[in-house]
Amino acid sequence: MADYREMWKDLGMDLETHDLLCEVLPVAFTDVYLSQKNRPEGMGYYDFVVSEIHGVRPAELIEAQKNGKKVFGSFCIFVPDEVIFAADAIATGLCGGSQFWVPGGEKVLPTNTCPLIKASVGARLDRTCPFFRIADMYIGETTCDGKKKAWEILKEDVPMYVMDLPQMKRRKDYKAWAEEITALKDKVEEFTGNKVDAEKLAASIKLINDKRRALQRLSNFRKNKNIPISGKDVLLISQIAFYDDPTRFTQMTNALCDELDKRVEEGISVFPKGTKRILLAGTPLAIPNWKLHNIVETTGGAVVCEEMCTGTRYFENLVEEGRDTFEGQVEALAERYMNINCACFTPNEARIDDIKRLVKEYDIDGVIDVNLKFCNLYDTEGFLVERALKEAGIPVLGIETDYTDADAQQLRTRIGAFIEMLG
Ligand code: BJ8
Repeated sequence: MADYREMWKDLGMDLETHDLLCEVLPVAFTDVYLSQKNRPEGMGYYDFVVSEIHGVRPAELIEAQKNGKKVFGSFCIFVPDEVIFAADAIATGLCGGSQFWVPGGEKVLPTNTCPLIKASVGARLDRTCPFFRIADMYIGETTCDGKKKAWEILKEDVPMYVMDLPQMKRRKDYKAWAEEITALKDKVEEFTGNKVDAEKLAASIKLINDKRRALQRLSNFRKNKNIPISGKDVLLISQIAFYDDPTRFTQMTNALCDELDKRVEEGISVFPKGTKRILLAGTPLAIPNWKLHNIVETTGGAVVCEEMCTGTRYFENLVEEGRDTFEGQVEALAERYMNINCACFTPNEARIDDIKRLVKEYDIDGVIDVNLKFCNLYDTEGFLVERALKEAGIPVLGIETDYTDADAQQLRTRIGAFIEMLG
């Protein structure tokens, strides 16, 4: 990574502790990613983004701030980036995916909080991530209890706005979410001093739809018998989607897809024939959490689909384009977002239907139902998901894990046995 120490110092970061993170990340990335054979050339862009993860994009965000733009950080795919970009501001994802930040979160949160929340709070309070320092305002949501309470702690350190996500999917809940989107628009307008109108919102709906379309295109390649890109690589791209510039990200992902088109024509696969096709379902895998993909793909499996927020839940549905009034656009946004099937809803049977559909679409041999330790929502829903899959004759393995490597060997054994059992 180039020298960004001055920038990090200006952000008030703890440079000494941050140096430790800068030492471990390249080693992990080399082990997990650069050791792969026959990667598409287009992955060079994403490798570069990771190699400069705390440098290039943060520098761009700071430059944008100098030019008067505001940066909003969020932690959930329910927060509609479209509204933020429509106010000529920038949205960036902030979910922490490294054990490095967990002890910092545990200083203020109960130990039995999920690692995603602990890492996110730790990254802010320990001052070891530039993105958490740069964001002018955080936007939280009322998805799970852990997050709801964490916002109350974070708001003592950073301006915080919370969206109230309904927990059911009745007509009145869609309406309530539309009202929340309008309230977010008001907040963003007030904070940025910029007005959001139907023209601007239409442009940003297209901007984010284009990004989701590129991810859909990428995902479709994994339906092929010959899989032209590894699950690990696609996971990395999904993780980068949350904080890269959306226009550039879409261009680079489409360029990669052009290369994958050729690979498919030539019958190139990055996995040997007969490799078992695995779908991961469950809690999201925030960057740099590559643990499960790495285990699956070094144990005789190929991850070809993620029913996760770092996966299909993020890109599957688009916002209807072509509505010409602000009210109509908000309705379209609410419609699209409320169709995400997160375990924070009750009931959430549509998620089980999604998984069964994806099993067919991606020709899946087995499902691994993943729960981040201490996530009660996905843990409890796991019972229903796994029972339904078994009843449908779909092999399924339920696992619970965190960000440490303490269970890596045990997971390797269990996942290895599961893949072997798939025949
Ligand atoms: S839409 S999955 S990003 S809430 S894993 S923090 S739920 S205790 S991340 Fe999530 Fe939005 Fe749902 Fe997706 Fe809480 Fe569970 Fe932790 Fe979670």
